[in-house]
Amino acid sequence: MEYTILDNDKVRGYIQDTPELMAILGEGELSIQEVGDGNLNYVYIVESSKSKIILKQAVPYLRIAGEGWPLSRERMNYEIRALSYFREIAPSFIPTIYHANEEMSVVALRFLENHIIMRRGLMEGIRYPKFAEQITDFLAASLLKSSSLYLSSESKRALMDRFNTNTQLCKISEDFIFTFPYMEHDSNNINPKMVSVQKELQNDTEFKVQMLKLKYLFMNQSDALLHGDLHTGSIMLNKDETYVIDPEFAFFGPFGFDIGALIANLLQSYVSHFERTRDSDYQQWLLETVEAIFVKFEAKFLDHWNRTDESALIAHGYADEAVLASFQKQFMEMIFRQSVGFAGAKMARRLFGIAGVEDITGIDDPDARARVEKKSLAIAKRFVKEYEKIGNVKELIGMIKQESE
Ligand code: SR1
Ligand code: MG
Repeated sequence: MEYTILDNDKVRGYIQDTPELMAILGEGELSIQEVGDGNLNYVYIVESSKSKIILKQAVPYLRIAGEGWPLSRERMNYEIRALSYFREIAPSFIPTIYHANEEMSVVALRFLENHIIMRRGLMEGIRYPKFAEQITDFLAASLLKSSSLYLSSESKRALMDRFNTNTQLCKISEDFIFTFPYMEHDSNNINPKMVSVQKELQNDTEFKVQMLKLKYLFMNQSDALLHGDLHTGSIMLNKDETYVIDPEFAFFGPFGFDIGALIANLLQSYVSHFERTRDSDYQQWLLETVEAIFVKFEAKFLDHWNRTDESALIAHGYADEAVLASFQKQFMEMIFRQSVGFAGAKMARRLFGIAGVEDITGIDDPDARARVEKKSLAIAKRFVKEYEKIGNVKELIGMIKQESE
């Protein structure tokens, strides 16, 4: 099938020509609505009297920037691969894939009827009591089981081969997370009240050196298959269930990158509530969630690791208890610290770069928004500058409170 960009009418025709989707939706009228609010793709809800599905298409440009910014639609191939892989490893966290078509850059997924995008829930001040437990189940399993701590050398390299060429989306992250927001760049989008703050940051040598270290890790430390863009817009949930969506940025990168993205987004919500709701109990819940994610992730990651008899890294018979315990302690510290560094980078980029987060950009009063942005930046700067020496999660929570209250 030759690639064409879909619209509502063409989605109808596409579905009529796709037996596995017709089997789900049945004959009869279809209602079709484009609902994509992300930066890259088009997302349709297709509903019949029998069922409802999500149909997502990548177009050959960056949606947020328009047709003048070409972007390979091959990104959908990586999304399909990542969804399929994550569903094998952690099936309860990935929606059912009904149909995938690389030629058309289309994937069709289960419509999550009773779930909302996490960012929206957090903006409304909703608590998700099972979230920390569930997301750490996903993170620990997907990170450990795609790494050299679990796979054989051959399998790890074979898996890497399937994602190594997600070049354009890795480059987007390199540019828009680690580079453009801290220099003069046309793509930047800065609250006028924050222009002088961004100029100051451009001259903060320590911050910029640390950002280069994080960018280097991002580009070169191929620990595990990452989601690659695990912000709260890539999570759909309710009080009982959590789903991870949109892994088109999937690549082999540092263990701490997805964790850092998630922590950054929870903290962006935390700072936004100084103006949004001023609900300090809710903010406390967000901080407890951050703490729980670190604690639970470490326990679950180690548990998977300890149940692995042999891996590319540790040959059977090589490590006695003392060797393993000492190595694991250092290793988990490394993951924690790098997660903190990446969380700082992800918080800072949203303040000045092309794509903000609605938790903050949705605050209409530019002064109130700037107050939130300054708190976010204060936390981000500490994270970026001190990530290599931060001791533990209690220290981290103390740092967040010190910089924000
Ligand atoms: C230029 S695209 C900006 C951002 O949107 C995606 O969600 C990623 O976070 C990317 O960095
Ligand atoms: Mg996305």
